[in-house]
Amino acid sequence: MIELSARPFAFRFDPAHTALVIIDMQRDFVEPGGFGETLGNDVTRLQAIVPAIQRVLAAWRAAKGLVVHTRESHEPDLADCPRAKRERGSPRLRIGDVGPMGRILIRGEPGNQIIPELAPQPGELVIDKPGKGAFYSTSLHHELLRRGITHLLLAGVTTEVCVQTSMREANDRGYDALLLEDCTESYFPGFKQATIEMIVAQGGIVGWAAPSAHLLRVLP
Ligand code: C5J
Repeated sequence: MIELSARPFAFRFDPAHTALVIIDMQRDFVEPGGFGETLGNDVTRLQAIVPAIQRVLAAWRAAKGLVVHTRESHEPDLADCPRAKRERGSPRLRIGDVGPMGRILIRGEPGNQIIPELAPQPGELVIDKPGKGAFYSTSLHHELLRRGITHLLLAGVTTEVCVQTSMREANDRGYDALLLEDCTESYFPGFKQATIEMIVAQGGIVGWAAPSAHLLRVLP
């Protein structure tokens, strides 16, 4: 067992039963011309966390831990995209429309790939998810259960949308989950901070949070 200094109290985990889950670090959210930007966001904020995630990913791979990457994505015929999601608001381009990186948020399109700096390696899990949460309508719970995973380390974007939703879903399914604070970002700085506080409040009602330096310090 490894003990990591975290809020609201120490996070104890066995790397053999822990997965690093990197949420939606795909071009559609991080690069100009993707889904994030069509919604009116400044995507440069999200690019700033890439080096921190790279450091954690390298250390976690060296420790032989399980890595999971998720991609928010839809089938080309949009059969898994609810009308309410596609028609919400007035973005410049909607899900399925053609943008500079191909069709927005569609599986297989260039914009839907994980950014090259964090590209999945053979043996790592890549989960395509049609919703905000990584467990909704995916095989993630099954894949984690069959590998004996009980603890999760979370990173990725955006903190208050897909990361928080995934962490709450994980909590309801019985996982102990920790959010790596400098490995997650929001288009709205206040939302990131508020999310972290919500997670650790009330004795860790959703889970734990810690800077990635605390993890790097204790990894074998
Ligand atoms: C959003 C996500 N923001 N990955 N997706 O729609 O957070």
